[in-house]
Amino acid sequence: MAEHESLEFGKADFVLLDNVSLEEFMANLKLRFEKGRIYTYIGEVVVSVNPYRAMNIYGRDTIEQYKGRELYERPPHLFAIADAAYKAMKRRNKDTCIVISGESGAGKTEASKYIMQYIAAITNPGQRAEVERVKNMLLKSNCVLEAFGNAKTNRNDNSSRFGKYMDINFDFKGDPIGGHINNYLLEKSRVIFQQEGERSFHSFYQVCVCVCVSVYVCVTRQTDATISWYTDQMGRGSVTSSIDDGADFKAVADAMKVIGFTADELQTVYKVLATILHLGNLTFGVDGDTTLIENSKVVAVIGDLLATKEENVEKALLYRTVATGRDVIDKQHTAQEASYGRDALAKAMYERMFCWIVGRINDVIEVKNYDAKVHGKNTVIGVLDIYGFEIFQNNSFEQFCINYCNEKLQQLFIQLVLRQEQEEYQREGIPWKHIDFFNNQIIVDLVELQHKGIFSVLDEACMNVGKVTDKVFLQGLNSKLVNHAHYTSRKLSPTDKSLEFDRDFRVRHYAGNVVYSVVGFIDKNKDTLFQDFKRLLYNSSNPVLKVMWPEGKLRITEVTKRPLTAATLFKNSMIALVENLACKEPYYVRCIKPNDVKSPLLFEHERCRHQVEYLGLLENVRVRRAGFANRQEYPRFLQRYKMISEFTWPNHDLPSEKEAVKKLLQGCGFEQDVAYGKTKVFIRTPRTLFCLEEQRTEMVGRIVLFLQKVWRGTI
Ligand code: AOV
Ligand code: MG
Repeated sequence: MAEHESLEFGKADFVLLDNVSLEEFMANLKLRFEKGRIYTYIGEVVVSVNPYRAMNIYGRDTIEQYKGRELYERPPHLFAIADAAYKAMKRRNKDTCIVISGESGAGKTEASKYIMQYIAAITNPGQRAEVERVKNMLLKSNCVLEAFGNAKTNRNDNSSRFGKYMDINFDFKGDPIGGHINNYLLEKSRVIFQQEGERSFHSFYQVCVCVCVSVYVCVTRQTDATISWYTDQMGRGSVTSSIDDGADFKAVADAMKVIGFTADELQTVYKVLATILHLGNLTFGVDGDTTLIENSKVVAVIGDLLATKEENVEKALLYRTVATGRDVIDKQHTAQEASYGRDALAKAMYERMFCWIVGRINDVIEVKNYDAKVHGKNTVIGVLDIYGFEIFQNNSFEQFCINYCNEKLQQLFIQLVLRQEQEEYQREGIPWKHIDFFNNQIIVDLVELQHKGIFSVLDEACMNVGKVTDKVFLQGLNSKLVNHAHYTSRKLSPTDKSLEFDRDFRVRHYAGNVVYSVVGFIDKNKDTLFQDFKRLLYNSSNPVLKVMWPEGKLRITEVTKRPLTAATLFKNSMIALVENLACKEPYYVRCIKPNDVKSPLLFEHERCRHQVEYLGLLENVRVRRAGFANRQEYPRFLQRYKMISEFTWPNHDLPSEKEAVKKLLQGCGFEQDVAYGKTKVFIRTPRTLFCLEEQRTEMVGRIVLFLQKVWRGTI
């Protein structure tokens, strides 16, 4: 008996549980975790529990065991799902995607990397140089993006602070020929502020420890930004043993070189990081009516790093050019405005550089010289790895966006796995007992609905001219959402002491209650960066830096349009993402975090139960169990399997294709395992499909042999 069929390790597929109850589900999950079996299926969905220890299950030998196999032939594994997505794409010429979800620290990013490694390992048997190059770039890009887009949080030492969706393009042979990365809203506020125990992005610490570039950071003793307010406000005590910044620096630099970043580009990246660290040490004071910079030596260093004049930097920090009618005047900032501008500059420079890095990687990996007319359609597998649902001590605009993103993905899962499945049975007239589940659309609407949603209220507040405060925004929410079951605030629940008056609101998310503080929502949503900074950077004599800031070309009188708010941009990008995923054949990995202390031994029952519930896994099992693993339209099914039955090969004389399929399946003895819908045949267990495939392969072999004999004239 194969290992995954042995009961010692529990049931390899939750569908096989004797009773579908929460208790049995949890018992099986726990048993498997304790036996080191971190993956379990629900049909084609992989449930994964973070092992928090190195597992010896990702090597070359394991890859070989999964290559080309059917899902249920081997123990559950990410590789099997990657192979299934790959096979589906290749066999049916269909775009597929792998959606990895779960809360922060549950193992999404690690899973996405193993999936990519697997796909890289099983493709290009012919060792074509161009394909090898593309594969290498795709793999190397991970390490670069993690350095700039990940950071230590209180939930995860290597937490993704941006959302990532990567398309891998394949040619007609099934080999990778390119790819494209979409990145979603980077949590740039981390550049200037981190909560206690957290760090800024890894890249900052990497440049500080590496001697060869730390000269940019520490120019003289008076301008030493290895100790920068931006990265040290909470002390570096937060560095953990799991991170080696020195080694990572080297790995990232090597990866960037391989990808094709030039020496100038790399130096510019280091200079931008150093500039930001120096900005963190700039302070402003006042002398009478004049705002001034207290440590002007730092300005000189920044001027140097940005390849621009010191006085230009100073002017951009202290003044703002405004157009009044036909006149253009310089208006001096107050010290407070200047500090705001400095922080906005630091955040914007980082975000811009991050997007530029993604863009440069895309330049290198994009599909080139592929003519679909000659080679056939190029198909894709998309891999989605986003920031997971998170609750911190203090939750702000960023957490709100991140948690909304997770709501959207949960909604997609519901649509594709729970709802559409059931609707299809009804449509096809297959007897079906409806299975209930919590539909989180109500929370998605709470956030994104036009006029009534939280984003709309926020945008409206930001549109108001004059001094709009976060408090006014909260009042707007309270009046619009007074009766909403998933929203509350102190004003609406006066006895609830966990909410602060005029500051907090609470959303009942699908994955738990989160209290958000409105402080900073307006600023973060407006996301203003004074034009003067854009011009400053565009006018740098460093061409790499200039490229990052094309809009600095505009003169002050030419800038008229109000830019879209951060919330609107994010909402639009999420809607586009979901549309893109929905038109592909989806495969799911649902990650579970077993405990909050990163322990490989601890299976915290309550924590896990909560995740199983909100992820809707039990409902998933129920739908799956009552349902059918596979369905195909009659003509398509017949086309593929007609050679295995004398009634259908080479042609049938039955009144309809449906009748022909019936006859074929009766003949094979699969009658018990199938149901006939209006347009499709439904097959309950994958094993039946597997048997059909086997018989087909055998028959095709025989037919080919027969034809060869005919051609050779031996028959
Ligand atoms: P996440 O992507 O889901 O969180 P990660 O994939 O970064 O979580 O995993 C967090 C940590 O758990 C990793 O750094 C590893 O130490 C450990 N881990 C996860 N999966 C495995 C595995 N398969 N084998 C061994 N260790 C693992 V976030 O990005 O914070 O939402 O935003
Ligand atoms: Mg991650």
